[in-house]
Amino acid sequence: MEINKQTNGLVPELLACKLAIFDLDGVIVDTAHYHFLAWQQMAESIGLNFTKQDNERLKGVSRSRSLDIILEINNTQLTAQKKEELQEQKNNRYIQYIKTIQPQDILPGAKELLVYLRSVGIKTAIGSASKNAPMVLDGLGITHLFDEIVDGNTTQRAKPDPAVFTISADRLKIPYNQCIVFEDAQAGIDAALAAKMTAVAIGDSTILQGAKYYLTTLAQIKL
Ligand code: B16
Ligand code: MG
Repeated sequence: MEINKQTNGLVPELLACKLAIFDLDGVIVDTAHYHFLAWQQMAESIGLNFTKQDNERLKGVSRSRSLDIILEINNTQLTAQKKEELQEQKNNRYIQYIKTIQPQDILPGAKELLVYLRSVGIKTAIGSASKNAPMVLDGLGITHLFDEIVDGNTTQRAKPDPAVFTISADRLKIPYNQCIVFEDAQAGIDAALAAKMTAVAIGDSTILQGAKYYLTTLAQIKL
């Protein structure tokens, strides 16, 4: 298998690894737009500004931290109770969007890669900040392609804490240096590096720093 990364090199770690861990939003499926729409509706309902550019700062970030960033942008403070209410309001809207997710929404190359890795005996896992990961995976019809699903329900320790990746490695009894992580957010790359796992960035090397390899999509991986 050869990976055409932006510098056209190989990723020998991929076939040498025992566990491939995938971030969900931005790697397997593009739910960022739905997060944006739901946060924007929440912001408008209380007179706050929230732009598409602001939404970039929320990628890979937990729900509560996302709200704090929106409040920081607007120089606004709210009570803990009000923040809980707004998170629930946003999530209810977000769920309406992700209910529409179907198998064809899977990002290019993701399913083929998962099937291939499993066929050669490499374990697969999800490492996502999202508490809605199970619903998204069900909609895509790929839950069965993962040995472990670790998400925002599993741990409160948000990326860049490495827990969301180390938990699946621990459950499968695989050393961290035999794990490879596919991530589209800086917090996730930092989490992979903190665990001493190989980090593959899905995105631009001028924006995402520290990854060992860079891809535009998983479809660049030649099987
Ligand atoms: P939820 P990932 C992350 O998913 C999203 O990138 C981030 O924007 C979102 O705030 C976070 O999940 C929590 O999502 O509100 O559904 O629990 O990239 O870690 O798969
Ligand atoms: Mg992501």
